[in-house]
Amino acid sequence: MGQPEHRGERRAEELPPGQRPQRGWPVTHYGPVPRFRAERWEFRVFGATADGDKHCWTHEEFSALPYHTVVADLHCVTKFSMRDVEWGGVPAATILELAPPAAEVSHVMVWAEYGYSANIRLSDFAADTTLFATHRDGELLTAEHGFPLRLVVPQLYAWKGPKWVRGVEYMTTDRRGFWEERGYHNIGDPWREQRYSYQEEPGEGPEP
Ligand SMILES: Nc1nc2c(c(=O)[nH]1)N[C@H]1C(S)=C(S)[C@@H](COP(=O)(O)O)O[C@H]1N2
Ligand SMILES: [Mo]
Repeated sequence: MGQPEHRGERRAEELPPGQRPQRGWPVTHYGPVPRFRAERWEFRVFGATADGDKHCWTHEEFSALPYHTVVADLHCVTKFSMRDVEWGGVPAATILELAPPAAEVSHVMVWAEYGYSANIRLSDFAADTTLFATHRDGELLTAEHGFPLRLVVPQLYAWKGPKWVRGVEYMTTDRRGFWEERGYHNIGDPWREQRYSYQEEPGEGPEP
């Protein structure tokens, strides 16, 4: 562990269907960039935890968690992909160990500043390439790219990775997040080109 390595759904030099490579690092998000104040920041895990309690980390505590790197491609649903991005931070698996979910948890809602949210299946959240990133290429994230913390889920479209993330809600039933309520696919697998909610097959979305 700790070594950069290529993992996840990489298929040689291929990109997912409909994606084209992007140079540089554009900034893509809805709404303003939040200002970070360390003394007001905390990372919260809540909802259906195994012990029924809420788990909170201050910025200092979160920064002391074990640091790992993941090299992965980022796929924006607007059809650009960035290849071989090196992210550094805390694996989602570490959070699942430190704040275990109840046995019935099937999905998580990842919450960010200003109420942005993304729902993710527990299996995607628990994948060993899912990372709460603090760094890119060994440098702290900049404000517009999500400082102090963003989620990276390489096997899903990038809207499933909130920038400025503040917490995780463990859920025993599925519920749509911010973009999923606005016409984007509930699961968002780029290899299956799951872009829009009208493409959802029975069972891929929450019960109505
Ligand atoms: N909080 C928040 N996170 C977000 C978004 C957003 O609108 N708000 N947009 C997502 C989308 S659609 C993409 S493509 C990536 C872009 O990350 P970047 O600006 O660092 O390239 O952030 C994701 N995370
Ligand atoms: Mo995106």
